[in-house]
Amino acid sequence: MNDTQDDLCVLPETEKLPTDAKALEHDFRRYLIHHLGRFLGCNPHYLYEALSLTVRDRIMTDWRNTWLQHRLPKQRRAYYLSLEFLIGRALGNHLLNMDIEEQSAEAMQKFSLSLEEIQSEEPDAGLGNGGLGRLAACFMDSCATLKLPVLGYGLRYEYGMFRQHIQNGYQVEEPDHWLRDTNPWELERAEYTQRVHFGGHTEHFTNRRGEPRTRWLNTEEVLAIPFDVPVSGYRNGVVNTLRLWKATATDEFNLDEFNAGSYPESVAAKNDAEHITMVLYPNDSSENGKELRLRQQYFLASASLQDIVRQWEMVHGDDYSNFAAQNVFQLNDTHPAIAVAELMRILIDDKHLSWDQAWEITSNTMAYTNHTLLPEALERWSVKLFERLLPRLLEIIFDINAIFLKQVAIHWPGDSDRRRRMSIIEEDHGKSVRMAYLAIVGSFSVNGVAELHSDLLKKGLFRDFYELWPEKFNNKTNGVTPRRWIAHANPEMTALISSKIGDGWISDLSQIEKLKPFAGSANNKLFHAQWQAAKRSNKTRLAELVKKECGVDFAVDSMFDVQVKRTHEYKRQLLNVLHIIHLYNRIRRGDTLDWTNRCVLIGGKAAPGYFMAKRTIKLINNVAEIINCDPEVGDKLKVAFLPNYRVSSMEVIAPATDLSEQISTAGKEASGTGNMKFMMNGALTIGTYDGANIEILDAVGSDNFFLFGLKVDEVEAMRAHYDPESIIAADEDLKAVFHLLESGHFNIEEPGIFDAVIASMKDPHDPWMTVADFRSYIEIQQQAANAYRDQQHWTRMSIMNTAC
Ligand code: 26Q
Repeated sequence: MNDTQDDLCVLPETEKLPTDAKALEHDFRRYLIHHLGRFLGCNPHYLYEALSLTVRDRIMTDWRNTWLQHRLPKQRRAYYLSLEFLIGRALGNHLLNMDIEEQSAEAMQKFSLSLEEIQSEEPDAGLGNGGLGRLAACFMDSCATLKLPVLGYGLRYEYGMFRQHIQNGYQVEEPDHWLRDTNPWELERAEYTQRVHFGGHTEHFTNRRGEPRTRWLNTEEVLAIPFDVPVSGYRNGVVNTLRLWKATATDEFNLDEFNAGSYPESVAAKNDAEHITMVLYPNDSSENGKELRLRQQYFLASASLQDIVRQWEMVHGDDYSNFAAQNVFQLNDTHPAIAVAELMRILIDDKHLSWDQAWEITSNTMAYTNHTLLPEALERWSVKLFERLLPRLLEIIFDINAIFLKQVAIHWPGDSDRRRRMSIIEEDHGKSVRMAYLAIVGSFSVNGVAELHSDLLKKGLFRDFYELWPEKFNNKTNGVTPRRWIAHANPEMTALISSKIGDGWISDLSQIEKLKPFAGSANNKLFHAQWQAAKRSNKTRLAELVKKECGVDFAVDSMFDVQVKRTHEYKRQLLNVLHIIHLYNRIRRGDTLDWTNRCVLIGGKAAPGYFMAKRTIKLINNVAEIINCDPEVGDKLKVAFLPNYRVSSMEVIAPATDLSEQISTAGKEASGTGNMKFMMNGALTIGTYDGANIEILDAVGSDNFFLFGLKVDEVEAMRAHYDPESIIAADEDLKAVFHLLESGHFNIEEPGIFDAVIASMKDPHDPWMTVADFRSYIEIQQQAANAYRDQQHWTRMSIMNTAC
C-alpha cells in the first residue's frame, strides 16, 4: 500500500453509515435510480445490485479498519492459498452477519419488493468443484468470526463451475458466465497489480561481489490484477479479505512481430494471457496434466507470494529475520504447492537471500492439507512441461530434491529403493514432479481432514515420509460454518434453538450441546412439536423446489432421503440406486406391510469427461421416470434428480432432509462436509465407517446413527477374493434388482446404455465394491424406515443430531 499518514488512520464510528430501514430505503433508491439508471419495474437483477451496493457501503469502514488492524506487526498472519473458493451467494450472508435482515426486509417492503426474491437473483459464485472449495469458503467465514488475521488468495475465474442441465436424462454442461452482469461484491485494486513470468530460460552468473546469481530471462509476462471480496465476521465488526487474481496481458507488444507489420497478430497474442483465469477445471478427482492448469497454479502462487512479500517490505524493508514468525501459508491440497519453489525463487533470485536462509523461511511457513487418498488424484506434472513453462522453478525443485535425498540417504543408508520411492521426481514412465512430495518436503505441517483419513495417510500414501518426520503429520477434521448452514439456511430452527439456549451457539458451536436436555420428549412436548413444524415447513420449501426443477411431487409426510454431492463411483450413488430399485421391487410384489413412504432426492455434477459418473446420472433419471409414473407406486416412493446442485441448493436441501446418505466405500471419502451440514440441521445419517462419518457417529452415539457396511480393513481383506457375481446369486433381493436392470426395464428405448454401469458392479476388480455392502445397506435402510414411523422417537434423534 502506498498509504499516506492520513490513509493509515482508523476510521471512527461516526464514519459508519446508518443501518435503519429508512436509510437503507433511501440508499437503495439512490443506487437504483441515480447510479444504475433503472426503475422499479426493471430486470430484478438490478434490484439485487442496488441492494447489494447499499449493503456493501455499510461494510466498508469495518473492512478498512480490519485491514489496518491486521497490519500490526505483532500478528502472525495466515494466507489460505486455494485454486477454489466455493463461496456461493453473498448478500444474505452479509445481511445476517451485520444483523440488518429485518431492516432490509422492511425497506424492500416500502417498494413492495420481497427481500427473499431479491436475494434469489444473486448468481452463485461457483468458483470451486465441491468439498475442497466449499471448505475454503467455510474457513474464511469462521476466521472472520473468530477475528483471525487470515487472507484468502484465489483465482477470479470468468467461468465458474459449469451449469448442469438434464436432457433426456443425460447431463449436459453449459458454461456459467457468472460475471456477465457486474459483481457488486468485488473491488478491483489495480494499484496492486503483480507480474508473473512464464517460459524463457535461466542464466547463472557471478555478480560484481563474486556471489553466484541466477536470472530468468526472455519470459512471457502476464499481469495479475487483484479483486478483493469482503468476508464479514458474525456481528463483530471484522471484515476479512478474499483476494482473487485476474490475468491480463501487459501493454507491451512483441516488437518483432509489431515491426514486421503484424499488428493485429501481436495484439491477438495477448489473448493467451487472459485465458489463464478464464475457466475453472471441473474435475475433482483426477488430475489431467493440462498445461493451462499448471499455468493457473503458478499464476496464483506467484502473484500471491509477490503480493505478500511486497506488503512485508513496506513495513520491514529487506529484513526477513522475522518473516517466518509472522507469516504462514496454508496449501489447499497440492494445487498451489508450486508456492514452495516460488517462495524460494523470490527470496533467492529477487531478494538475494542465501539458499539456507530461504529454505529456513519456506519450510517454516508452508503447511499442506491433503484431501484425498485416491492415488489417481495425486498431482504429477511432466518434467518436460515444467522445463518449458517454468524452467527456473524446475531447477529449484531439482535442488530441493537433491538436498532432501541426501537426508534420506543419511536416515536410511544404502536403501536406494527408499530414495527412489521418496524422490520428488518420479523416474518411471517419463519423468514427472510429484507435487504431494514437494509439498511435504517443503512444509512444517501436513494434515488430513478427518481422523481416519489422517491415520491412513500415515499408514499408507505417505508412510515413508511419516517415518522420516512423524512430527509433521497431524489431523484437522473439517468443519462447516453454522452461520450459513444453520442460521441463514434454517431461520425457523435457529429461532427455536435460540429460544431455549440463547444465541451464543451461532458463533461458538460448542454451545449447541446445551440443547441435549431438550431431546427427551417427556417435558418438552411443545418444543418437539415446534421442531417438527420447522422441519415440515423446510420440507414444504424443498418440495416446491423439486416440483419446479424436476416436476416431481414430494409429499411432506414422507421421509426425505437425500444424497447430494459430486457424482463419483467411490461415493456410490449406484448403491443408492440399487436400494431404490429394491424398494420398487417390493412395491411391485406387494411386500409393503408397515411401509414408510419415502422421497429420494439425488443431485450432483459429474466431471464432463467421466463416463461412468455421467451414465450413473442417466440411470438415476431413468429409474426416477419409471417409478414416478407407476400408479402402483404412488406416494410410497418418489425419486428425483435435482439438476445443477450447488451451494444455494444445499441451503434449501439440508434443512429439509430427514435421512442423509453418506455411503462411500470405507477409506475413500477423506472427510465429507455435507454430512455435517445435514447433521446440524437435524437429519440422521445413514453411513459407512468412513471419513468424518466416524466422528459424527462418536459424537451422536450409535443409537442416533444408521451405520452399515464393511470397515476399511474388511474392504481390503475382501478385495483379493471379491466375487460380486456369487454375492448376487446368493441374495434373492439383489438378484431381483440386477434382473430388472439387465432386463432393460429402465431403458427400453435405449438398449444397452447401462451395460457398462452394470458390468462395473459385477467386476471382481470393482474398486468400490458396491455389491459387497448391499445387504447391510438395505437392512439398515429398513431400520431407518421403521424408526421414521415413530415420529416421537425420530424427533428425539433429530434433536440429538443437532445438539451433538
Ligand atoms: C486437480 C488437478 C487438475 C484439475 C483439477 C484437480 C482437482 C480439483 C478439485 C482435484 C481435486 C479437487 C477437489 C477435491 C475435493 O473436493 N476433495 C474433497 O475435499 C473435502 C474437503 O476436505 C473432503 O471433505 C472430501 O472428502 C474430499 O473428497
